[in-house]
Amino acid sequence: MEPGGAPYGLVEGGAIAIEDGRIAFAGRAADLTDDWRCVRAEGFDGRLATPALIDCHTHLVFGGDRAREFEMRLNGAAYEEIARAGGGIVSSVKATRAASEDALFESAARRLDALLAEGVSTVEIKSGYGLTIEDELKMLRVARRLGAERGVRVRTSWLAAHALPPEYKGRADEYIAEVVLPGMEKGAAEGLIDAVDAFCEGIAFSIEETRRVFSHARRLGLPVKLHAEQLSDLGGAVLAAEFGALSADHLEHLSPAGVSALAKSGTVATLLPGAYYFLRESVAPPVAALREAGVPMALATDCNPGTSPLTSLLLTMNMGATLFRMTPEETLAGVTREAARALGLQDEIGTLSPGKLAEIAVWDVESPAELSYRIGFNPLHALVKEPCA
Ligand code: DI6
Ligand code: FE
Repeated sequence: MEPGGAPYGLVEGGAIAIEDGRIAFAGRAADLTDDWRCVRAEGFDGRLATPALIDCHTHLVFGGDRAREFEMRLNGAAYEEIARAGGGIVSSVKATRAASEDALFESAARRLDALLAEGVSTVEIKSGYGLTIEDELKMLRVARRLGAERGVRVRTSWLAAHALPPEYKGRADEYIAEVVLPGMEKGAAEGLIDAVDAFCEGIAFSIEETRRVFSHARRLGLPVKLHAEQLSDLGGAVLAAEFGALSADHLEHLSPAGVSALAKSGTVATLLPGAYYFLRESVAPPVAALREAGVPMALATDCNPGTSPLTSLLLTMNMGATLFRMTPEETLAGVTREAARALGLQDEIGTLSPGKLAEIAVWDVESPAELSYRIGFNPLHALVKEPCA
C-alpha cells in the first residue's frame, strides 16, 4: 500500500492512457482529460490491470534436467549413490558444457514461454552452469537471444562463482583468478553482463572469495547481487549491503544484523519460495523483521534444475503467501515494483505510473488477491506492451 493510498494502489473505474509506448495517464477514468479520448482499447472493461510481471532471479538457461535424480531420491537412493550416478550440480554443468547454443536456446525457450504466458515482460537470467569462460559466455549469449527472439526484456547476471568445477577442486582461488574475474571482463566488454552474482555458502564460495568477485565488479562498474543465507548464515547480506547490492537473494537464515544492513543500504530482499519448497526447508526467511525494517521484498522463481524447477510466477506468489506469510499485496509488489528495483529498473517498469513504459497485464479476476490465492490457474486476459494506437 502506498502511504495514504488504497491497498495495492487499486483504482476502481480506472483508465490508462499510453503515448509512444509510455504511460501518459493512470488514474480514475473520470479524471481523464478530453485529449486522451481519441483511441479506446476495447475489451478491458471490468478487468484488473497490473504492471506486467517481472521474474528477477532465474537460472533459466541450462543443459539437461535433474528429474532422474529427483526420482532416485524419492525411491530411497542415498546422496552418495546419486553423486556416483553423476547427479547434482555437476551433472547440469556437464550437460550445459555439452549443449550447443541452439540446444540451450530451445530448452530455455520452453521454460521462458511458460513464464510469458502469465504476463511476464522482464526476466533476469544467470550464467553459472558452464564454469569455463567460454561456457559461461555461451549461456549469456543464449540469454540475450531469448530476449531478442521472444521480445522480452532480459537482464543477465554473471554467476561464474556458482560452484567450483571438478577440475578446480580445492583450488577456489585459482578458479576465481583464472575464470571468474577474466571471464567477467570479457563478458562485460562484449556487452553480455548486466550484473554480477555469486553463491555465498558453505558448499560454494566464502565471504572473502565473494568479496574478491564483488571488488572486481566494482572496478568494472557492474552492479552486484548475491545468493546469501540460503542454507546457513555466513553474513552474505551484510557484505552485499556493503557493496550497495541491488538485491540479496534467498535469505532463509538472515540474521537481525543482516536485516538492518539491507534496510540501510536499500538493498532488495529477493525471496525464493520455490527452492524452499522443493528442498523441504523448515526455516523461512524473516519476513516480519524485513517488513518491520522497511526492506523491499521481491519474489522470484529461482528457476533452476536442481532446487527450483519452477516456471510460474503466479505459483511463486501463492508460495510467498502460504509458505512465507507475505500478504497478497506484498506478493504482487514482489513480482512488479520490488522486482523492478531488484534489477535497477525501477524508473522504467514495475508500476503503472506516468512516464514508465506501458507494460501492462490485464487479468480476469475480481480482486488482486486472486492472483496469489489460486493454485495452478492462469487468469491472464492480455499482455499490453505496444502503444495502443
Ligand atoms: N542456490 C541453489 O539452490 C542452487 N544454486 C543456488 O545458487 C542450486 C543449483 C543446482 O543445484 O543446480
Ligand atoms: Fe538462484
